[in-house]
Amino acid sequence: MAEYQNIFTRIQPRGPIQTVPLPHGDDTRLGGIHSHLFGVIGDAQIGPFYLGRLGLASLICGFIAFEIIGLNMLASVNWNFVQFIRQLPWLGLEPPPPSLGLTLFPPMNEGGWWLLAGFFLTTSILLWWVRMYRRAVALGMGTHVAWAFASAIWLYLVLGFIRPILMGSWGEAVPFGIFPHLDWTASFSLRYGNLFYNPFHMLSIAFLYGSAVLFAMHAATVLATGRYGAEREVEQIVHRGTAFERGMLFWRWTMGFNATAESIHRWAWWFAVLTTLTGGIGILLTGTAVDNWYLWGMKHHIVAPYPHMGVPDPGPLSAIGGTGAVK
Ligand code: 07D
Ligand code: 07D
Repeated sequence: MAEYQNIFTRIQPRGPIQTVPLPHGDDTRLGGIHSHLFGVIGDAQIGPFYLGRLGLASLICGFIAFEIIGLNMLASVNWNFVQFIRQLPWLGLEPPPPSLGLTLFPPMNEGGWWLLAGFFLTTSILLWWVRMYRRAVALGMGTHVAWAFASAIWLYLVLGFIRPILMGSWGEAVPFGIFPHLDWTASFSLRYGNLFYNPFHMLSIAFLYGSAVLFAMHAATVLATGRYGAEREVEQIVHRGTAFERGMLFWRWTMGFNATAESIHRWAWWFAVLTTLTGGIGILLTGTAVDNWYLWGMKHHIVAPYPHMGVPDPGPLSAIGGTGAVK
């Protein structure tokens, strides 16, 4: 008997394009085709796609932001398209310099374009959030996806908007660009005394790693019990003697404890959401409440104090005109 499974599938059942009726007043949906290629890794049906006004507005704002960033990058290589492609990962669009503080209208080439791109990107992301929320409600679903997305948006807003405002300077925000944003991340950590000693960075890492572990365990359990129909999760929750019961037995044998078909998804949701939630708190505290996480760690006995060598630290001495000589 042929089994229908994704990724390994050679057969693809195809019926008419499936859709559900929409509430009165909703926009119409676009497209609806079958693709063999997509059917190999997931569902073969693509669309119909609900665009709607929010979706359209979000895509337009995202497109404007993308264009502003791209054209500024192109301008930075003298409109040379070949160099633009060659140097793309290194090109960036920087926020206004610290000397301009929080000014709303900096010169366009001194952060003005950055501010404009940030405005359109943020509007685009927020509109996409409302769209997700409203589509979930229209389908009679819970709004879990939207709230998980909100947690990522929280970290994004802290990095590029809330913290810079608290610090009084757009110059604190993240530049646009592939490697420029990595350089920013590394120098942010150094500037504030090593982010590793920020307990919220620790928590965020624990949830990030935890998300990967949970994802691996859950996915592996479901795949390993696929021959008993484990992917039919809803029936598995309410019926007895199912693949999920076998999976639970496996974890009780190996670890003594098991999640259930329902609770594993709550674990996964919270781990993912807490990654960016705790991360945002950690970034918010940096430079506002805590100037140097390494010294903070020393004060709270996380880091061992510098050993007494009988040698004064030359840094502060030279700063006040001292010689830094050994006493
Ligand atoms: C797989 C879902 C698909 C999403 C993808 C990303 C863009 C950007 C824009 C050319 C898992 C689409 C990318 C639309 C194109 C221009 C101007 C999600 C999946 C494929 N980062 N970061 C990346 C963003 C921050 C850090 C990659 C965004 C912070 C490190 C990609 C944001 C800090 C590393 C990217 C953001 C930080 C990366 C792959 C926003 C601290 C890497 C992302 C909006 C959190 C990795 C070269 C990925 C890399 C990487 C995008 C914020 C650190 C370009 C959109 C400021 C250390 N980041 N990032 O797969 O290879 O995500 O970089 O906040 O090593 Mg980043
Ligand atoms: C960025 C949420 C915003 C994204 C949104 C998506 C689009 C694209 C297009 C689909 C990722 C918008 C999407 C616009 C749509 C398409 C096509 C989520 C984002 C809204 N760190 N670190 C973290 C580790 C160090 C630093 C988090 C590890 C060093 C800074 C995470 C290590 C230094 C920041 C993490 C390590 C440093 C972080 C991010 C190891 C650098 C942050 C979680 C092993 C030298 C961020 C509190 C996340 C944070 C962050 C992991 C090392 C700096 C857990 C494993 C010491 C500045 N680090 N890090 O989900 O929250 O991001 O910190 O060394 O800001 Mg770190």
